[in-house]
This record gives sequence, C-alpha cells and structure tokens, in this order.
Amino acid sequence: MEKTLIILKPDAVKNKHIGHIVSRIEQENFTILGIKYLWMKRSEAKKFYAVHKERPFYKDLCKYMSSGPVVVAALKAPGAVAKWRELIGATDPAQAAEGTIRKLYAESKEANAVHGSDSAENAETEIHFFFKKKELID
Ligand code: 3AN
Repeated sequence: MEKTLIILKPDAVKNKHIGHIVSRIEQENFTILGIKYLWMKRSEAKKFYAVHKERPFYKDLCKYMSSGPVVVAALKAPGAVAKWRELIGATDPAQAAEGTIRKLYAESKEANAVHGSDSAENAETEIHFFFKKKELID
C-alpha cells in the first residue's frame, strides 16, 4: 500500500468540481485517510512548493494556490502515487488524455484542477505538511 497527497486547487473549488473529483476518488478505490477544506496563506504555498522555487512560474503559482480555498486529502491505494497521476493526466490540460481529471476540469497549465505527489517519499512530507498524525485514519 502507498500514500499520496492530493489537492483540489482553487479553480476546481471555484468551478464546483469538488463533488465530481471526490466521487472519482471513490470510484477508483482510493481509501481516504484524511480530507480538509482550507485556504493557504501565501507563505504556506511558498513553503509547500519550495521544490519549484527556481522555476519561472513559482511566484505566480504560489499567488494562485493562495488565491482561494482548496481541498487537501491523503489517499491510500496500491501504487497510489502513479495511480493518481495517471488519473489526473498531464500538467497541461491541453495535453491530458481523454477522461482524465485535468482534461475534464482544468482551466490551464497553472489552474490545472489538482495536485498529486510525485513520489512516495514526497507524499509522506506533503501529507505531514497538512495533517497531524491523529487526523489520519488508517
Ligand atoms: P504536476 O503538478 O503535473 O506534477 P509540476 O510538478 O511540474 O506538475 O508543477 C507543479 C505545478 O506548477 C503544476 N501543477 C502547475 O500548477 C504549475 N505549473 C507547472 N508548469 C507550469 C507552467 N509552465 N506554467 C504555469 N504553471 C505551471
């Protein structure tokens, strides 16, 4: 079993896709270990995306991720990291495969509906960024 951290980004919340995406999480047999609705401060977004701080889009990304409420969740499934990334599709929704979450719901490369951890190791760090141990039900 593997864990991953996902975020339903401000565009997904604003466009009322929480229900669609959570429904997809259940259909695809992920176990929800924890789920929260929150609004990140700019400083929190900067800390969360620190791995991207040298990328040209870092500042705008942090501004965007703190522009409205998000839903964060810790999920569990066999191969959860790859399974979620396959389900969400490419970073750019224009490149995302038919039926993927980003193809269905994303607005742009930045406002691309969802985040997913890129490795099991980063998933642990990201899960603990948002959740205390007692907030995770395993
Ligand atoms: P992914 O989320 O598909 O793993 P990353 O890790 O390369 O993509 O990028 C992290 C986030 O940064 C993306 N989810 C997206 O919101 C934003 N991003 C990535 N590339 C660009 C870009 N070229 N322009 C604007 N935002 C971008």
